[in-house]
Amino acid sequence: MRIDIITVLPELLKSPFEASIMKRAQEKGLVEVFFHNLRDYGLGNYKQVDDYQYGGGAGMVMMIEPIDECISKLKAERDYDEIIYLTPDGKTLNQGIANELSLKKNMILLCGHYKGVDQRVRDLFVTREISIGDYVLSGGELAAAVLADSIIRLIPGVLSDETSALSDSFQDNLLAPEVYTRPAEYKGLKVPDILLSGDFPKIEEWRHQNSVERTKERRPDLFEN
Ligand code: 6GU
Repeated sequence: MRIDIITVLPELLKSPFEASIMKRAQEKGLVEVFFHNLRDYGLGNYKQVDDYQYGGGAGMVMMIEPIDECISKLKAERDYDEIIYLTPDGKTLNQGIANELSLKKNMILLCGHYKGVDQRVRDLFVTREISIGDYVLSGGELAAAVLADSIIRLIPGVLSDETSALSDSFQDNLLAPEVYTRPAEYKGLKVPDILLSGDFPKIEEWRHQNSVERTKERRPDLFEN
């Protein structure tokens, strides 16, 4: 997979990709991530990327020309399966979307700033609009990092234990069960006996039941679909 990220603030975005699982995925050659500073495509001596909005009102809008320049350059080099615009009015990210996107080959992530991008960018180039939740961030960068992480960890071979993504919360619309490690008893608090029993079919059954109970308790909305 190849991910091209277009942003006015690459420095806000780079460090998550230089650590942990996202770093390992790149080292293993399973994903390549490239950052494109939109400022490099800005207009005039000031490298302008945003302007006042037509019709008046507070807040700047990201202009179409620099974005077109950047996207067109990338599209001339390869085909893209998705051009994703990160925006609070997009479709809320969930595990199903992450699963779907983990199967793509090339994608562009476009990070919005200020009041967002000129509508014509969305009409002309964008294949999908994604939000990471019902709250407002200062820009799409952190959302792009969240989206990329959720996708990259699902690419086969990225996680060392191949089954571990399958047992994550949400993978089957259930929250993950409780987990324990040593010691078996800490300050009077015991690990459930069943987990020490070695009876793996029973343990699986207990874990599933625990998932269902936790989901009912914490996220009853997950049962509604
Ligand atoms: Cl994708 N962008 C911004 N600016 N805020 C958000 C978001 C995205 N998702 C949730 N809040």
